[in-house]
Amino acid sequence: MKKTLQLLAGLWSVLWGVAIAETGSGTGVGWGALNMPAGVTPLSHDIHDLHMKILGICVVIGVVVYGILIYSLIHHRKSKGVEPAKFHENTKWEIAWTIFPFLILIWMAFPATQAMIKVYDTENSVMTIKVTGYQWKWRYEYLTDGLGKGIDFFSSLDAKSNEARQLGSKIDPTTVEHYLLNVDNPLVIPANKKIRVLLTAVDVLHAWWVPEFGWKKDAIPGFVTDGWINVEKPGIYRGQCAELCGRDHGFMPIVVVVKTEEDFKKWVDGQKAKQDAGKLDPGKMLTMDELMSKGKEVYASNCAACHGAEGEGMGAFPAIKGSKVATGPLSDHVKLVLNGKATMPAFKEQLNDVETAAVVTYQRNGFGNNKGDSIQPADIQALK
Ligand SMILES: [Cu+2]
Repeated sequence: MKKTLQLLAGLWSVLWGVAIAETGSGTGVGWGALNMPAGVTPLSHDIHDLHMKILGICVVIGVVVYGILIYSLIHHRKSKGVEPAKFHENTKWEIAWTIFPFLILIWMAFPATQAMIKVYDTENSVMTIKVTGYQWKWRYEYLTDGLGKGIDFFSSLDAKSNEARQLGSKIDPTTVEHYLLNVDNPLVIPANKKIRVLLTAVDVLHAWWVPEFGWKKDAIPGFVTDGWINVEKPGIYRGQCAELCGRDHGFMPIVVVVKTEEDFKKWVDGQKAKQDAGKLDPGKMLTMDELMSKGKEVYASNCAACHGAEGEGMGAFPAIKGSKVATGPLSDHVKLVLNGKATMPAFKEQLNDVETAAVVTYQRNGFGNNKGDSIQPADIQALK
């Protein structure tokens, strides 16, 4: 008896929690934590309202149906001496219980369809960003004149989370802030602007998902799909890839930083300056120092996750330090980086000629490999 009561109390608190859940933030401990987040975009509010409405209808139906059921069980039980009625077919009732649920469905279909139409309505957006899924990072390209056109960068798991996630790591993941939910370069957008997001992928299916924005969508190789966001208030919003996309699927989070229009403009200027400063002329002969320092950067954000920060290798991923490839023929090394092999992705789409030349040179001369040779961007072009 006591156990049954406890179970009922538990069920009651869950139901009650969902029903009275605050429409505010879905975070923290409290009844609100049981509900969906209300989100920070007009779409997410619509979806949340729809969810609350449908939930309300379901609760009313549940209470009525189970109420009648429980009432009947108690008041018409055999031990009370009730004789079962022996009727068959009742046309009136059958018509009623077909039409009534049908009407309820229609009633729910209206707001649901309205919300769906809104989800797909990317018209009148003022800004477009192309999001490309890679194994295992995101690429963001800004396509709109005056709003960051030309900005193009990759966003990968932050170094701290990446270090803590390794087997045998000395860092305790629970001490890492936003563990597995932080990136090196977040997507930055202005608040209160309708932004169209184009989604695609280069290798396998990925899905771009930030719960507070109310939707998630697959990023499909060879296809471009779209969605839109219009975030009301500046802040930092986090999400993840939501399509099982291979070994490191859990390690390609999404971070979106929403800034005021003014701050966004400042960020655009800074980002462009940073991008230009990092640009080396692919037509020029680069010095060994230029190649090595650029290569170190490229290695850290593209290779270190699998081959180790010091080129020491990791599990199935071979070491770069003293490896046959990094100390063997130069052209074989470049081809491996360009075309990939087994679980190693092809980098020819991800890295430009300068970056490829730099990272190959770095791998051949860093980590004590000291091979002494180097390659120029123009030679990479020829090997492609
Ligand atoms: Cu993915």
